[in-house]
Amino acid sequence: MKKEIPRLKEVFKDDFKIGAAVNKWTLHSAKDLVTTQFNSITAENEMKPEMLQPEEGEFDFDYSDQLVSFANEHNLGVRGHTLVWHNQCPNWMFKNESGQTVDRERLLKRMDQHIETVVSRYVNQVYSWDVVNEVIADEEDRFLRQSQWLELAGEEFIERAFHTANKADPNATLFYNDYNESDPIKRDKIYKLVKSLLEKKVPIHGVGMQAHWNIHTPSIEHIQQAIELYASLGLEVQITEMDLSVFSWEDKRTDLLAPTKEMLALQERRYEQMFNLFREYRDVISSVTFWGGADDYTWLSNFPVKGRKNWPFLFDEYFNPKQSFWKVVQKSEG
Ligand code: HAH
Repeated sequence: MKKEIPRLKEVFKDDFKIGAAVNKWTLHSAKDLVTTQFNSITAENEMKPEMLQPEEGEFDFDYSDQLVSFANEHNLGVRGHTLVWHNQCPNWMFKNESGQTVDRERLLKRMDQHIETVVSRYVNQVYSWDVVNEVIADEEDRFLRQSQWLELAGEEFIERAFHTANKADPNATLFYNDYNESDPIKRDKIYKLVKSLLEKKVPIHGVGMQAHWNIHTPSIEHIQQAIELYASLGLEVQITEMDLSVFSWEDKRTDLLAPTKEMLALQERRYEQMFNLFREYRDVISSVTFWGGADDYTWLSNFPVKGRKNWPFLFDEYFNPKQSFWKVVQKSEG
């Protein structure tokens, strides 16, 4: 018989929710891990617009319903991801019957209809929604990302999305979510966007820090400064898609069959430091979600290098706790 190990959801029960992203396969393959260790789930892909509304007006809720029933059955919260995004959005959204780009009013109406339909289906079953994902530009000299949303609807689509989501579920907390959220330049742009929304009385309640980090960067200082800055607006912070790649961004090597000892040692230290930091900010951080559960499956095995295995989590390929897990659960008393 397998020895019982501590449960993340118990260890952090007074601090924040602990979540895992699941998909239609891992919901089954990682069932035991997810239901014992976590108290929140997010759909990796199953709630994205192209999955939920592949054709105009034709919604497909099969997998997202399964996920939400699973959550209800096992007493897990659900983080909704995501309502408005430039990626994984069906192409019809931006086109009219003759294949030309749609006008502003029509696009905004389609956006509203999508948000209303999806959010009201899961009203009171999703505790937080990523309403708008990744609209800040990575280029230093641009503020908002160039996208069909921005080009066709103008920047008001952002505030309108939050109003529409809030109307559909006034109890869900609504998030702006992005990556490279700890980089000082991008961080300041996210801050500027969110601050301007708050000044316009837009119902936004938090910033989602995706936390696709690695064993070298970003620094703990930069992460801390970002949390501080977002929280200074009176907002909640959620860590929404955490993974710690064993490769730096520049490292495109493909020959490793297992992580090296050095990689694992760095990963342990970083996980320990990060969870110490999260615990320090437990008053503002309401949930910490990993973008997966165990090292058997991660989107990083196809990003940024296709087909290169990665090992970013607290549990190994066989669902056993890694040394990083023990570092995270062995928190010092008091
Ligand atoms: C995230 N983007 C998305 O929010 C999530 O929905 C997806 O499953 C994985 C990662 C991160 C990202 C990206 O898609 C492209 C470039 C950089 C970062």
